[in-house]
Amino acid sequence: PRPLVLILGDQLSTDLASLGDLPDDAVVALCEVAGEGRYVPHHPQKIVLILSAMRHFAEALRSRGLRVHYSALDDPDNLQSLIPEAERLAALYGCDEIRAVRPGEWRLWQAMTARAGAPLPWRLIEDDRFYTTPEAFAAWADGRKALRLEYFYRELRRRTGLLMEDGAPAGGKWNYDADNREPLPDALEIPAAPRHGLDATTEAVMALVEEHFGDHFGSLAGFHWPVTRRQALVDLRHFLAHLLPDFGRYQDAISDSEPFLFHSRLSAALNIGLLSPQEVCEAAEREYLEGRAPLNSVEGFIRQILGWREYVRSLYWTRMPDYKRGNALGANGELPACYWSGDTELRCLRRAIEMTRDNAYAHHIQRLMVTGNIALLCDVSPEALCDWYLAVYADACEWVELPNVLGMVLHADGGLMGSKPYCASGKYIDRMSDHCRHCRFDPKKATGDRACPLNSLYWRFLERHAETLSANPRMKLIYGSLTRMSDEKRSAMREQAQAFLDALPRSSAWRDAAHE
Ligand code: FAD
Ligand code: DLZ
Repeated sequence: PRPLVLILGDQLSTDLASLGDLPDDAVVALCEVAGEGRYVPHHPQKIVLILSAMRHFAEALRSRGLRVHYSALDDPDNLQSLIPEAERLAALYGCDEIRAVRPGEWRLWQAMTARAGAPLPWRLIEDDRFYTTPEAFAAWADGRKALRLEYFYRELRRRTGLLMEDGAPAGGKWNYDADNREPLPDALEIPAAPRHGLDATTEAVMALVEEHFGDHFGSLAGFHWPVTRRQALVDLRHFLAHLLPDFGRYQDAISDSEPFLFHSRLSAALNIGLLSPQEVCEAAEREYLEGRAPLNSVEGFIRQILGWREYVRSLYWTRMPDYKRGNALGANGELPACYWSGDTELRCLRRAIEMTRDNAYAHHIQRLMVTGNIALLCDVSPEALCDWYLAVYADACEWVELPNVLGMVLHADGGLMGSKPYCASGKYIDRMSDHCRHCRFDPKKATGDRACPLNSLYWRFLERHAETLSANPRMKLIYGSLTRMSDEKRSAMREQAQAFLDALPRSSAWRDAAHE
């Protein structure tokens, strides 16, 4: 057969399964389509990253001698939607089947499988760029009561041998999280991130994105993403040499001024295929083995990739499509409008949104404990919040975004992913960040004009979900405090929270919020 091999914007790896064993007359297709840029209003930096990386990747494939068709966004014949465009190209080149590696979203997987044999067969191939497959995870999960990350991660450590010494975990413990919770000291130099020069390809894509998607949330000015494998390797080396040693201790810290801290910024390159998780984990392990980085940092980092990244992907593929309908806490609120505008007096939230707007990036704790926690406390619906996260981060693909937002942040999967919601009051933000000293609200106050709204919202949340959450052993302590609180204090708190929620402008649509 003469195949058309469709490569999606997040499949830019030369060892992709569909690129092996190709007949000489195979046609490889990459398609820029407006449909993928708009199904949520992606951040312009994310679109530039993907389109520029696609263009560079097409060139890399051509230089390997492959026959490549590249549909550019402005091509007059472009059907602007992936499946029709691939079928058009297959007809154009006289291909008799379309091959594609499992896409990163259920939406496309379903659309591809629904094509069956009409007008020609679609052959879907498993994505082998991960440590595990959905099938292997399903076998591991079979018969288990709880699917906790920790046991899955240990299994993968044993299987890969990463940070294992004679069959036991390096250093004698599986997990060094207890060492990884330091707030930032007052004066700390953060090594500056490498800046990649913008070549003519990226500049052309920036102009195109400005023209077609310039009305989306997010600024393009600070574009800093790697668009080639070579640039991604520069970022990896920078991380290993300058950031990994301190990654662990400051993993949970938040800064009012520094968006990246000691995080790797490698998620986008990993997710679009410029780096493989194996090479990244092995490189990090080498830093430990050769004495350049401490175990708490290296284990913490490897756990994120070998553990969390594989775990959320496996949950996604084994639980969809039902997973996306989960709303265990019955949250039905719209998104606060400030998630688009940044217009809020809550300093932590304002800075997280501004950093997101400027960089298409926020680190894990900002996503979980600031934008995530506040949405949880404000009853934002899973649908509204998931659409926002999918749009605004350069690394957002539904397989990783959905479990993190719906499961980890909103507890909307009923506790499948996390044993308790990550709800937190202003006290937590004050402990882990320097935001509060720049904020008009006081994290030590729960009622009154200067009280941090997160405090009353936190108690309101606990009260509201007592039936579902109070029996949870990990929440016993906090429900004990709630029970001991006087009726008067509880009712003052409830009123304070309700007043905040009543005055909170909401808008799930970016344009409405921006033009308020
Ligand atoms: P680092 O802190 O340097 O971590 C190293 C790597 O570990 C990351 O590059 C990433 O590949 C992986 N990783 C870390 N945490 C997770 C996690 N919870 N799940 C899966 N992989 C993880 N990550 C995405 O790649 N895409 C998303 O759309 C996404 N959405 C998220 C939404 C929410 C609400 C939360 C709480 C987390 C989300 N994450 C997502 C996970 C994590 O926040 C990002 O991977 C991380 O912030 C990316 O920055 P980094 O590369 O500097 O990460
Ligand atoms: C995110 C994105 C964007 C903005 N544009 C394209 C595109 O034009 N062509 C393409 O093949 N992929 C694009 N992508 C990435 C896809 O949305 C992604 O492959 C699917 O969502 C599956 O993860």
